[in-house]
Amino acid sequence: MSEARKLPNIIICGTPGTGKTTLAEQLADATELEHVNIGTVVKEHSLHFGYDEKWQTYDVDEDKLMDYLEERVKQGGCIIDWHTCDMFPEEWIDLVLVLRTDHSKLWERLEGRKYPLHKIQENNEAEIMQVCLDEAREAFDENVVIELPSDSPSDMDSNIERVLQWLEAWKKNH
Ligand code: DAT
Repeated sequence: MSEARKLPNIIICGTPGTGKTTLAEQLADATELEHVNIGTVVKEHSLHFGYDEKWQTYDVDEDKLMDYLEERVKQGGCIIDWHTCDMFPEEWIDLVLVLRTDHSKLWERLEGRKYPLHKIQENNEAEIMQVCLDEAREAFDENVVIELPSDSPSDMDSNIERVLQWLEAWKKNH
């Protein structure tokens, strides 16, 4: 599928609160790539089995989601914004960015979002255990997975710069 793509597909994953949406939006503003916020897509197109009150999240119907995304992703140029990456077929994706945040900073961000305590705790533990990073490394080739710190605005700036450079190189090579 990658031969047909004029633009690459990028996944930005990481524990909630690490800065995926902020990074995806800024990259979409700075490039011709399009931000695909999976949370929004799942909700708007009812690609779920229902809402989980305890975890305050939709229970994603992955088959429906993949069917919905296939045509869009085939064109290339998607920045997929979702906390996990292992449900996406490897051949769809050119770069997997895993955002990482210091757990005390993450805690503050999630508190700021008014998440219930059990959800803050669970996400914080997942970040400490580097669950998203391990999943990404298991699901994708190691050359495709990049771990990026996302503790501060200057991290955000350097992450944007790094992706812009990667994108230019990808375009030259394809
Ligand atoms: P996510 O999409 O991973 O859930 P977000 O982009 O909504 O995260 O960001 C969560 C909050 O943290 C939001 O208030 C912006 C802030 N934030 C994100 N990345 C940051 C960074 N690198 N430095 C400082 N604040 C950041």
